[in-house]
Amino acid sequence: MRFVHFSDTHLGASNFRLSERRQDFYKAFKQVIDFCLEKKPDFVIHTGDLFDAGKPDNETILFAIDELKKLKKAGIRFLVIPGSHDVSVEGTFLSILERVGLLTNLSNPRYYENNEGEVIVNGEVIGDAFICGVPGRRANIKEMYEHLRINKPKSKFGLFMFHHIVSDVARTEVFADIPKSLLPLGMDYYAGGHWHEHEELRVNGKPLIYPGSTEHQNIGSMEKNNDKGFIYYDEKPCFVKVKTREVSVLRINCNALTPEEIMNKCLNNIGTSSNGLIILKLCGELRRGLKGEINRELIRNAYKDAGWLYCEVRIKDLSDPGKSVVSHKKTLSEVEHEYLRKQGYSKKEVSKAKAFINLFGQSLTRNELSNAVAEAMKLL
Ligand SMILES: [Mn+2]
Repeated sequence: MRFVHFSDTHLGASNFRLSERRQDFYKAFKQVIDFCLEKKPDFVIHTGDLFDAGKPDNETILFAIDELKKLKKAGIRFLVIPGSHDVSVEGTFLSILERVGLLTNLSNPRYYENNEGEVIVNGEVIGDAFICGVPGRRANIKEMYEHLRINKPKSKFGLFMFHHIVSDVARTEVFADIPKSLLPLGMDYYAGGHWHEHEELRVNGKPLIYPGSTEHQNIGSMEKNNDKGFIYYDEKPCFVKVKTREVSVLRINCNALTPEEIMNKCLNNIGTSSNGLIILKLCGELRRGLKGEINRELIRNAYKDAGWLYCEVRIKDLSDPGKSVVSHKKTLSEVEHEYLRKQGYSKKEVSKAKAFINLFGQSLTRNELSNAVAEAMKLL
């Protein structure tokens, strides 16, 4: 029995608001599909976050349809569970793809039965394999796992698909959704999604594998710069790398320098690239001046001129004279600001967005609302 397991493809996602980065997510997905068309596995599974948004845009939908049609034409079944990103208030877009016959959503209610407090999980049998799963929902996860009973035919090789982080993977309780011990026993392959790094663990001697995302979804992932890819199971699991855009991370020691000297140092390190991404991590304590005086726009543009697709200048490890970096608990407003800036929005756009965010949850009269909106619009 042979199958391909991939996950967290986040189609429709981008970084730094670059259309090239959007294409990168498509390209990674396409590499997995091309591999499947070449190897013709018995089936393909995807453990969630196929799309980046619950309601993907038309371009993304068309891309997904074109690629999934290729699998269908080759007679290769595609089985999925929705991840946290695949769901909107209207449900999951995966049900539309399922309705037109391009995939099987194993979290469709037809696979579950309630039996006196237990949830019986049914699945699909393909050749020697039995495949089932649970969706990557957020609420009452532990409770859900505690009540699962898998209806697996004894002689079959059991695959269990899920989109949660087990305790062992995070090495800290902060990210973990469930203890590993809560996973249903008796399966032969535990297919995990949601964790974006490739990670291989064991449950009762059986593999529990997170293939990780197929592209770097954020700067944190780019900084780690680990291999991206998927699992090809042929008697045993094997990680297959996906070719992603070149990412370079350059740590620049700016200790005892001035903003001008720092800029020069950044510009002296440019090198050349053919459309790679580069992250400059500036660190140290300035001799004089303020880190805010570093013209990051100028550095970004110079790198662009040297052939880099995008240069991100990180100054969070850089401190103003006499103020070595002290970690402090960030305010909600700071977290929002940092998040939106990371998405590539300009300072003005972020101020505008924050003005709107502040309106959430307030009950306003029609007049108050239009005044507040007019105020927020002025910020642009
Ligand atoms: Mn994900």
